[in-house]
Amino acid sequence: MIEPVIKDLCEHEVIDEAFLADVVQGLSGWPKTLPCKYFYDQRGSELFEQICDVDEYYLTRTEMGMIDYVAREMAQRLPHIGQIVEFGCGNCEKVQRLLDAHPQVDGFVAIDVSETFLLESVKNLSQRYPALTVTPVVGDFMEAQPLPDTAGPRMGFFPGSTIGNLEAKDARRFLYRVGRTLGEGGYLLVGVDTLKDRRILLRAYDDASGVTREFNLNLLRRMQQELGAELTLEQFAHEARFNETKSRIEMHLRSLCDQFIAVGGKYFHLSKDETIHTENSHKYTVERFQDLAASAGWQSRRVWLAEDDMYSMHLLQYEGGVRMTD
Ligand code: SAH
Ligand code: AVI
Repeated sequence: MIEPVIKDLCEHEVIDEAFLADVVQGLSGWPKTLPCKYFYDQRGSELFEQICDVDEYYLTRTEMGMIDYVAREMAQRLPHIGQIVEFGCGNCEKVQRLLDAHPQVDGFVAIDVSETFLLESVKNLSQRYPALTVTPVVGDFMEAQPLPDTAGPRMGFFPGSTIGNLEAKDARRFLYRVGRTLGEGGYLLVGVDTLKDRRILLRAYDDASGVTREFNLNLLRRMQQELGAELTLEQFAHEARFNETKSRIEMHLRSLCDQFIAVGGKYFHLSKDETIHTENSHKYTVERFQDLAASAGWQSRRVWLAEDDMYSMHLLQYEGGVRMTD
């Protein structure tokens, strides 16, 4: 006998209606999905920081290892940048390397969905760069966000291979929007993880210490805490898969038994071994990423590759000439 969930929902004072609607929509479809942006509450952001430190997760370490070089070269090429806009800034560590190499930058716009973590990160950043105007924007980078005025040109910054979390059509839409916001001639520096041996990729998303597992399960925990969802965390397993056709790592939550999730006054049945698809991390060759960028109006100006082609950073410039409906 399953208890109705109405009782639980009433105990939660404020429900994030958008979160609830996305959860209900994702669990109503087949296969079941949940949007990966909901990994990131305070705990999710902290877990992501821990992932960045595990041996198997080479992405952050590799990008940090190349960013000073990239920042110096960019400072020579683009000495007039006035404002940097970062999409999904997390702990704001990487932008500090850019700011150190570009002392003329007087504004930083930090966009992220993880509110408390974002506000703490920008507080620390402002203390370190007192002359910098730092504007936190709590919101979804897939939606148009208002940007403060600036005297110098803007540069977009999208590190961490977060672009890999978007399906190709969404990545294209994102790039197009950013291009329209920054305008013709605007620059965007993007970190993109490369396609490589699937064993290295799978390990990076299923680390031995189990931090990535916790990160994946955090989505269900948030549903319990914020939406009053009734589910048993122990009845789900973390699973990382490599999808060869789509050139991406997928994270799933596999149901360990026949069960229901109750949320929003509805019941969602999961068979044993059915999965909820929670995240994609697309891996790009340099050429494939350049083609994607070009399809949204961006031209490649420079590509940096880490040792053994483990990771790439792309400097793009917006040329426009592409029309998409918003
Ligand atoms: N840029 C940082 C953090 C990358 S982790 C780095 O490279 O280390 C991805 C970040 O994007 C997280 O901080 C997460 O909260 C944020 N994020 C994920 N999806 C988002 C979305 N749709 N809109 C805004 N922020 C998002
Ligand atoms: C933020 N993003 C690029 C990370 C990634 O690699 O896809 C999120 C992550 N998921 C599992 N581990 C890290």
